[in-house]
Amino acid sequence: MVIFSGIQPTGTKHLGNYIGAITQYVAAQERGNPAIFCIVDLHAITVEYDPQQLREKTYDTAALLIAAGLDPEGCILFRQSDVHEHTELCWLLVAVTAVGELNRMHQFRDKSVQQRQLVSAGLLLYPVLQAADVLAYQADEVPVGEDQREHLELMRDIAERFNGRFGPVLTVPKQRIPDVGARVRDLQEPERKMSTTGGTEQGTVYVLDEPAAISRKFKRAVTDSGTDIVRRDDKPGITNLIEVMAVARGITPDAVEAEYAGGRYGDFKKATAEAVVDYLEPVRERYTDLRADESALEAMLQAGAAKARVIASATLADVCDAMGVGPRSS
Ligand code: AQP
Repeated sequence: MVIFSGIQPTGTKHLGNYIGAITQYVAAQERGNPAIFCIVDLHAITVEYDPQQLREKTYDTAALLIAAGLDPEGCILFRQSDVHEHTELCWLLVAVTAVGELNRMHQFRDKSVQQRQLVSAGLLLYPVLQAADVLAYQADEVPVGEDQREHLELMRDIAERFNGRFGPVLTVPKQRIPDVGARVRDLQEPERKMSTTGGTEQGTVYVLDEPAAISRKFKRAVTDSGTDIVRRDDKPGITNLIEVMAVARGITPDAVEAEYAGGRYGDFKKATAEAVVDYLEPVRERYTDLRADESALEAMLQAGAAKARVIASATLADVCDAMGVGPRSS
């Protein structure tokens, strides 16, 4: 099974990215043949960003992924802009994408109102580039968090529409969304997801936060009225903490509820903080060493791109052939 996922080099990755996506990537290495992970720097330029920092953040993200457990020998890890086939395929897929669909995407609607200077066409086309990222590798499965469900459905529609019009060229991928931790919530505003651009600073736990900062953020986490430590729709704050603790300790949310039945919110928040500190500490330690060697990271990304290009160029050739673009292949 081919597994593919992409992650943006935007800011420091938070606990939502880690639980919803990165831990899935690490697990996917066993099942993927190949497992392919892409740091999507071209997606990051669709909103306001600092060009001085984009490369740095790409190295930050590469080091973090390896620190979390990705093995560059056991998977294909590369930078999106190194494989030009992604942007070329994006343009070809635009031919089978409806503007109305792009306009309706929640992420486009949410992010376009956040832009102060310019709502770029890139922001609108973001899901088509995302479709190209995945379809270029004929991926069967895409591990993502809950927030990407809509984009994945659009991607499937694009692939099906392409195949219907030009012939069966593209694999229609399935999303893989974790049962627990698919939508880690902001600790201060638990009705919203933890987010790089839309969250609160105190409600966002970064993977590289110092233990003291993690403890402080959990201590101040907004909880709900009542005293029960149970998952319920009207208790988004406590439900979030239960799920986070379950993932951090590798147990089920039911087991967390049983353990803390009759307990107090304050003690539970403290225990959740301790579980998260233990969970992230080894990643932070490995990260520091890996991030120090930028040339090793660059060499690793280049080696990954060379492997990725072989697969993506074959798909692009098939797509061009089916669409009648360029010379005949044979
Ligand atoms: N809160 C979350 N819970 C679970 N999974 C999440 N993901 C994002 N937020 C949560 C998943 O993380 C992966 C990478 O997302 P990205 O490439 O979009 O990275 P980002 O821009 O740093 O992530 P954010 O926080 O989602 O940024 P905003 O909110 O600014 O767009 C994806 O698989 C995603 O599902």
